[in-house]
Amino acid sequence: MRKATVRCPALLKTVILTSTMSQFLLTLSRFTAQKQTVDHEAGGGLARLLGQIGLVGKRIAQDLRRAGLIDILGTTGEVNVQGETVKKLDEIANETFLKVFHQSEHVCALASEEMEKPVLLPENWPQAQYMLLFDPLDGSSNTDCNMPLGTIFSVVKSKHKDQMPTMDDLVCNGSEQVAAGYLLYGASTMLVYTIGQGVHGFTLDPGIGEYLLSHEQIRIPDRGKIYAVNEGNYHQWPEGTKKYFDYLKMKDSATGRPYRGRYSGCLVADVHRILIGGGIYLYPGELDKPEGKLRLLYEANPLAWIVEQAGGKASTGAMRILDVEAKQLHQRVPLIIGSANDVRDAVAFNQGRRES
Ligand code: AFP
Repeated sequence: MRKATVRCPALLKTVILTSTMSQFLLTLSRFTAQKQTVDHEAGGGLARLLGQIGLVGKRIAQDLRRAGLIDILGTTGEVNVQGETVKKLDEIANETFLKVFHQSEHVCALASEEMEKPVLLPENWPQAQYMLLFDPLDGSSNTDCNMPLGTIFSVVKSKHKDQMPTMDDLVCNGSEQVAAGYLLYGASTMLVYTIGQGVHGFTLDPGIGEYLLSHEQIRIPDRGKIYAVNEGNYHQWPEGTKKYFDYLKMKDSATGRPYRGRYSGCLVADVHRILIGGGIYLYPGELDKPEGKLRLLYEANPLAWIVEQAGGKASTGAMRILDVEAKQLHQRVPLIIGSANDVRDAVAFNQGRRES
């Protein structure tokens, strides 16, 4: 930032403050429009699609803020395709996506954790050339206790310009994403995204209803001091994962151990903490569930791209997440994600190349 040369210290201070403050009034729409080079052929459709995701986030944040006050807590009594009890807020968050994107001129197909099959939107085609996959409300077990929650999204381009996509077309590899990100509903609401040009974070100013740039070009530290994992599953883990955990908890000041445990029950919140301060999140495969719990297409892939774009790594323990071949819409995958050196260590233990 160039500082104007002025003789009057008070004026200099004002000039610096004004120019510094101006960067924080950069809205999501202005920033994405400036940064759009990836979808030049779609005339900025990706920028407007991200703005529509921001609208979904505002609506969900509003519902969560009032969750304790109106009767939308508890469950609907139904069970979703994952075999998990559907919370009312899961359903409401999913419906918010459907309402916003039914009229979108950018999206021709939707796939959600909460819907067994994708929804095709022929009325938006052929102008709409993007397909949107999402977990509308991540961390649902946190809804009734006012803990952080998130939304995760992944955007891929329709494979054929001259025909509507089929449901199978949504089953894409992580390397095919053209945009990915998440919304974090915490003390503030944040939208964090990448289109392959770095990772940028925006904080919602509820007073003006705008997402303002607050974290430009996020870079994850090469190593952290935090692990996020459900240690209750320790005895279900593969031996290599157990050894890695025993290593992390051993005292060794030279390598900053023991690490501190921080686990919120919301993947988005834990990964966001790690993206900003470094560390590692794991949801490993287990003896009776080697594929783990998390879903590839709308949880692991988008977060893996975000973390890699910020300088980190994301692995199944055997291979890079973004190289995993997508075979089914709700396919699960083990996830080890975070600082590059921490993930590298975890994978080495996982593959038996390290014992301590
Ligand atoms: P829910 O949305 O069912 O609460 O699952 C949240 C989640 O997918 C992810 O956000 C958490 O990190 C992880 O599962 C928590 O799973 P455990 O409760 O098995 O630790």
